[in-house]
Amino acid sequence: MALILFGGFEMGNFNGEFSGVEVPVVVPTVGNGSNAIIAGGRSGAFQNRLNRNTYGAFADRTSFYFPVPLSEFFFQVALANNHVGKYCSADWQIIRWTKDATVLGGIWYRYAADVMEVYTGNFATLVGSFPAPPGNSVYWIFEIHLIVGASGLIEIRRDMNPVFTFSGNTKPGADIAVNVIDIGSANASVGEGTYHYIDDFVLTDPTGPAPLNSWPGGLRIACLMPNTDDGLNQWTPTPGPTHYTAVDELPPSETDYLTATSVDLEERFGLTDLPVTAQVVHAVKVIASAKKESANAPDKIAVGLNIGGTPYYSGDLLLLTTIAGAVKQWIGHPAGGPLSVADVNGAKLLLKSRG
Ligand SMILES: [Ca+2]
Ligand SMILES: [Ca+2]
Repeated sequence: MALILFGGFEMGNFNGEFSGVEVPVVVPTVGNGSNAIIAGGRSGAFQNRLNRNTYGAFADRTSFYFPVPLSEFFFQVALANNHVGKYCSADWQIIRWTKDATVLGGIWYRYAADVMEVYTGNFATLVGSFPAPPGNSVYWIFEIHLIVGASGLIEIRRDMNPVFTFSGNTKPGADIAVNVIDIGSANASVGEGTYHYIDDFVLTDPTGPAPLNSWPGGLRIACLMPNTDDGLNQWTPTPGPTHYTAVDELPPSETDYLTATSVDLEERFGLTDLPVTAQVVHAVKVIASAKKESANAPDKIAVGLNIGGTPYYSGDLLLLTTIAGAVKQWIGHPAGGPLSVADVNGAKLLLKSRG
């Protein structure tokens, strides 16, 4: 699978990027409603902000669900805590990896020593520690390479530098794979009002071609939005006459929208460019916030990109009767080989009604 999933909260809500019928990952709101997507972040326009109002480890959390359990994987997430000075203001369980509800390991911040302790089991067996990152809302890149097994491996990098290695038993029970990583809130007292910020998550496994079969390495997620009608605009805009302005807001809004009344109607839009700091592109994901009105065609959608004058469409994607993300991910160029910054900056967004 190589690159399995990535996201940067760039839809501005917990839908879209995470909510489609065929989208394998969800990042649900967990806890007491203090888990929100807000402006700002390490990259893009939005980040996840996790506040702790409920006392107890992982009572408030953001959960990254894998599409399939993995016995070996690499996971990246950017984290920041706005506590002044140390990373947070008390001992706190920050990260854990689980198979369903069974905790296979985790990281416990220890305030007095200002270290991150690494455990196997449900914080049962201490296997080592590494220096804690700073607080003060400074983003750091947490990466973990995990192999679950009696002869397993836990490798951790901070900002792409190795900071921790444990070779040994990472299989505390019967489970031989992980399918959830939880990021917990990281505050000291109930209702303290400090925050954990989360952005730019990437999950890979060791299959497939380099570089996406290894450490994500600090990848950033950018969101490009429709900014022109591109001469192939066959759906019906509400209101009209411009089409792209109905689908260019974040979070997506149904106040304005496009409707297709028969199959194989196409829309083509120009897109905003990547940030000028983008040097390489590893993958693209096309997301349409869409729904069907009934079982009558068109009740499916294809999404795609036109690159260099050639259209590349997904297969037919299933829709719900409520708005959800119709998502197609390509690793590299849809035709094979690398995808360049110029390819993406010249790409057009495609939609096609299907049935
Ligand atoms: Ca972001
Ligand atoms: Ca809209």
